[in-house]
Amino acid sequence: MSTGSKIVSFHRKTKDRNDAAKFHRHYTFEIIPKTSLSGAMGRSDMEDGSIEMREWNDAEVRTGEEVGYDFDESDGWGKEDRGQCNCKGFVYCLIVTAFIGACVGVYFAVDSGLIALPGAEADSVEEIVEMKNCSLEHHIEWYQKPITTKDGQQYTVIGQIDHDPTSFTQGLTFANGVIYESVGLFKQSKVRILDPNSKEGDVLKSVDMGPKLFGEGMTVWHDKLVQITWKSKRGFIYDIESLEMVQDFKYETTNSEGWGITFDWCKDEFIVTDGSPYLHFWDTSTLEETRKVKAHRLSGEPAKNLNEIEYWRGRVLANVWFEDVILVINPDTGETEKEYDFSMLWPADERHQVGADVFNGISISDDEDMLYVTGKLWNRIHSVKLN
Ligand SMILES: [Ca+2]
Repeated sequence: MSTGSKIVSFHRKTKDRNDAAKFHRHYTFEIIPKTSLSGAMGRSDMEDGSIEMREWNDAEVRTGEEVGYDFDESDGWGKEDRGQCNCKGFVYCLIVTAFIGACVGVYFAVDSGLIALPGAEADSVEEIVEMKNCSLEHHIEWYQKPITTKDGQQYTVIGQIDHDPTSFTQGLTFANGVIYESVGLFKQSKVRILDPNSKEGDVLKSVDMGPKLFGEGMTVWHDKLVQITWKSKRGFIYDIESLEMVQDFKYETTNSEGWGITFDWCKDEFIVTDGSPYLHFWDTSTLEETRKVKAHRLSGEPAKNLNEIEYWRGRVLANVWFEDVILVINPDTGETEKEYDFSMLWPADERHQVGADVFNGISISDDEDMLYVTGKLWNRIHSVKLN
């Protein structure tokens, strides 16, 4: 990749779920700035399903194929518009140039989620997370870096906010600038919305689940939240803003329990843990299992007690019950690729003195490299970056 260049990858899903050919479209291209003013670029989706590229201010754009990706040349790249200007006067041309350049820049910023327009939240959230999760080649160095618990602390603590120490965290996830938390224990289970930008971790909304349900994992799913419970085999879908329950469903797992759930935006499926070594994959339409993969630790042993999880960089990040670790699991093979040691984040002997329990809770954030992590009954949520 050229110096200063940037790989950008879009995985776009059309609104038309009945058109399988259009439903999953993956575009990758490279922006190569030539001057300090270059780089403004936009794209527009055409009615026929192709995309049209525009480049501006002397930025060179190479196709995905040229930078080593499989890419169908007929899939829109042949429609590059180099913005030829037929203006007669230089000033007129300059004004038109500036206007179009600004429009293209704004379009690109909106489309990439850098700025949001009223009424476009659902799409922008979806595309922001898609960009984070589907730009796999962008993280090739990370994939290739071996990390084991013997390497000690292989993360950087970025910050910390307060967290209710009576909150038995079972699920942690993020979208729309807020953290969504599923809290467990009978008579104490609830779904909460937290503000990660307030030092106190302000609770913006909280809904009790009643005395008989034990909340477990929860994930963002477009404009909904999908939550599972411990032993009741019941799941719930909530409106992401009001937390109003809009659907309940039954499910089955290897252990007939629910522990963790996350959403793979790239493959459009849920991934579920139940304390066994299995990752269960659910169809998002039927909420039924389509397959399951047995996960193994770096040691080769089955990865027992897989707990809270989060889909990130094409991998499943997993807490393990009663261990201060985060596993990085390849969901296709079930193989653990890295094991991060988090025993020094809040050492067990210190946190036990104030009644805090196990390390549990992993979430993405609005920084594609930063994660939120916490634990059951912890009085803090940390933001961290993994090496
Ligand atoms: Ca999570």
